Amino acid sequence: MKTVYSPDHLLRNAKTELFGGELVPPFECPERMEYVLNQIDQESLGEVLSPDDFSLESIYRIHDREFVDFLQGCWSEWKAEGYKGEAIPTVFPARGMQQRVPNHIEGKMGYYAMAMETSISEGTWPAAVSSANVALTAQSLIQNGAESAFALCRPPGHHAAGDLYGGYCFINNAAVTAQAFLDQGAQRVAILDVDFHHGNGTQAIFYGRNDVMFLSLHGDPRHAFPHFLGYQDERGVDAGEGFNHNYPMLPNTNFDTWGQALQDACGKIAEYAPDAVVVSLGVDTFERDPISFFKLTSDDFKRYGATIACLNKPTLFVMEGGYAVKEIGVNTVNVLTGFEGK
Ligand code: OKP
Ligand code: ZN
Repeated sequence: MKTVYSPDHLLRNAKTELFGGELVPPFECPERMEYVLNQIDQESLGEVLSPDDFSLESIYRIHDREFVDFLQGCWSEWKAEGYKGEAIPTVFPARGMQQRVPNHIEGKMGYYAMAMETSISEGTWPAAVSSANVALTAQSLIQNGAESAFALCRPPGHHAAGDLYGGYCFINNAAVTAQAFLDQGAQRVAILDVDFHHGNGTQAIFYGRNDVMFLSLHGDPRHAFPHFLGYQDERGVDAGEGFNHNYPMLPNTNFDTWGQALQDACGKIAEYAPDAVVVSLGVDTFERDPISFFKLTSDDFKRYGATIACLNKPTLFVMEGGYAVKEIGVNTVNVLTGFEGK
């Protein structure tokens, strides 16, 4: 399987994450990519290609122009205020308040944020664009006949909605590629989100549509981030009704339970008969992930890669989370080699 990767992810080098009332070094750190690349090399997964440049038009298919403008200008507007730290929102359009975009950067941050842990700093926007280009290049490999491809994206994307950033995400890479498949002739695309966290952004983007089925296995939102989406009874609306499937699971869920949820999800995908499958591949389901609570072992990743292969569909793997940095390479590549039957 070919991988697409760009060193431009290094531009995303925020120094702070708001965690437990402290500003700590971000869990979503640049070193994550080194461990994945090393393991790709170690296991001879296949060639590693650089991304092509795509225009922002593919991003505008999913994200509002005003939101994209905000991300693009955020850091310079924040700096222009003379603030000393990285850009973090402090005020939100909460219940009962106006949902209008303010002019001041402080207000814009709160309007477009779905969470506060994700500091914005210099380089965040070009890194996010590069991550989307990595995803779109991998998508084009499949569009041109490859059976599978791996988009080694950083920053991740699945928490980003049409006009929301947060949860370490800015552009929803999986959603952008699903839309690219449709725009290039696919009738139906399934997005299978196996990251520990619910893919709230992806769900929101496709919630009213039946040309993209979204299925997510994740920590129960009563106990896990993003807390405000990902319940089982969220099944889609209007044309999208019945095309959204959530599998929230409790703390300490192991592969017996998780694997059953995956089997169920794969049954629904098979029935849907998509032209392509996009896998939001987070490996924060790992037993020693520092911010998650599932109990998958490194071997389990290999086993579930094989399950996904049984769908026998063109499959695009898009990197999302995984914060046990030293093990992220083994766990990620185990899914991909498991998929390839190695
Ligand atoms: C991004 B992705 C835990 C706080 C969690 C944000 C997590 C973002 C995960 N106490 N903060 O889905 O891996
Ligand atoms: Zn995650």
